[in-house]
Amino acid sequence: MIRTFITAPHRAHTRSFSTTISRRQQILPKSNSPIVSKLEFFNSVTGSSSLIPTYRVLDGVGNLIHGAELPQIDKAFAHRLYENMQLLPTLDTVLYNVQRQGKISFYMTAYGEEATIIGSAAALEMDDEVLGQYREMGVLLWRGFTIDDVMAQCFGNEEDGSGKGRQMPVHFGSPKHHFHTISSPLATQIPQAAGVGYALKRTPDRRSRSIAACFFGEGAASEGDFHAGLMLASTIPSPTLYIARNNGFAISTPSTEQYNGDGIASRGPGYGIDTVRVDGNDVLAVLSAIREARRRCLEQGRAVLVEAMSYRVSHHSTSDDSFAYRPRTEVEDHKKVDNPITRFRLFMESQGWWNADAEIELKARLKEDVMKAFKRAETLKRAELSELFTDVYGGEQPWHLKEQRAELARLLRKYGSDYEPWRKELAKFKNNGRDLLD
Ligand SMILES: Cc1ncc(C[n+]2csc(CCOP(=O)(O)OP(=O)(O)O)c2C)c(N)n1
Ligand SMILES: [Mg+2]
Repeated sequence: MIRTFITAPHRAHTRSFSTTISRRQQILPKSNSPIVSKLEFFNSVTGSSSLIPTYRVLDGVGNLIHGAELPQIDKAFAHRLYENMQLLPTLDTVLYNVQRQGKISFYMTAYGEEATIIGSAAALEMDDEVLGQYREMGVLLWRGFTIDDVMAQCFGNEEDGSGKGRQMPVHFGSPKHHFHTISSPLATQIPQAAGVGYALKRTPDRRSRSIAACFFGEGAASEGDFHAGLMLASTIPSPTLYIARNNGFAISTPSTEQYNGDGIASRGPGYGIDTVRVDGNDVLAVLSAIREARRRCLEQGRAVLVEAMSYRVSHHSTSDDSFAYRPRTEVEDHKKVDNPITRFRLFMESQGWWNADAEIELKARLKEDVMKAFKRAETLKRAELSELFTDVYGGEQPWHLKEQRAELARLLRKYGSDYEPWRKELAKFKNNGRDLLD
């Protein structure tokens, strides 16, 4: 039997030849793989030694590349894209410095990934369920999460709607904006997204209308959860869109050391998932790719994978100094050559949709809005101290939390009003922590 397969001629799968060999010779158990007689190994999904191509619409200076098609956008939509792309670095610069001043505990910027994040956000429907990694604040902003909301979460003040100050900065979550709460352990959102996609498919008024969109970094794709997630989405089909942000680094590990294959895109076909690689510095290419990927998700009720290629201009987070492992000049070069914001601005200028005055006005306005929100957030109190013990468990509070709460109340009664460091700390909470004593 085995010899039959090995000796079967090379073109056994072609229709003309298939008539000449018996049906038994052509068909493998449980597979439609064509039979060949030549022993050939492969290590590429697009043909021997060729790399998966990258879809692009605009060149580095904002011109339409030969043969490319512009996605349908008008001037107002382009302005919205550009404003949101510019808002990200404005917020990032202020919040990065605010962390350096010790006013917030942590921050992560998205420099260099503005087109990937905003282009994706703009291609999704407002109520598609989004499961992010941590660098996708721009999706929330696109959906109307305000600058005050961003500040409230990062400062952990009383206006922090879903987290009530109990999450690290940038671990956003907002049911209203269909944005599932960020969790630090990498890649957990990838299998969860397959479940969310499946739940959407089983919900009559969301079926055929909503998708789950899951963002993750190329580093997170080294976790077992990446494979578990894609496997799940592939075998229990669901409209789940996987968006891999390949920014070249997982903290200090460059992508060249993260995988030996052709990026993340090469893994999609292994799971039978429609896949495309896109230039993540080209907001119009991202917009088109995600729009089409979303359409396929809904049409087929199946997962789709998009790999967006960019460069992490920022340090990984405020806990990182990337110049310890990459040269400053490399970063400066990428900022200039691949700058996604400049590329789109030049395109808008070429359409007569933008000019230097508009640029000055926008930058000044965004900075003023961000500074105003920052100054306001600083003055707000934290949520009630008793919130420390709420929300994690449903139903009756478990005994260990009751015990811990009683212990804290006991200590507050003993030291709260006399011991200076405690008095100062308690003053930062709404009701000065008194709600715990009642
Ligand atoms: C399970 C797990 N392992 C390690 C970490 C530490 N960690 C946090 S972010 C990160 C790098 C992730 O890189 P990537 O997915 O490429 O995302 P990027 O930061 O480049 O956006 C690592 C290793 C973690 N949070 N969780
Ligand atoms: Mg990365």
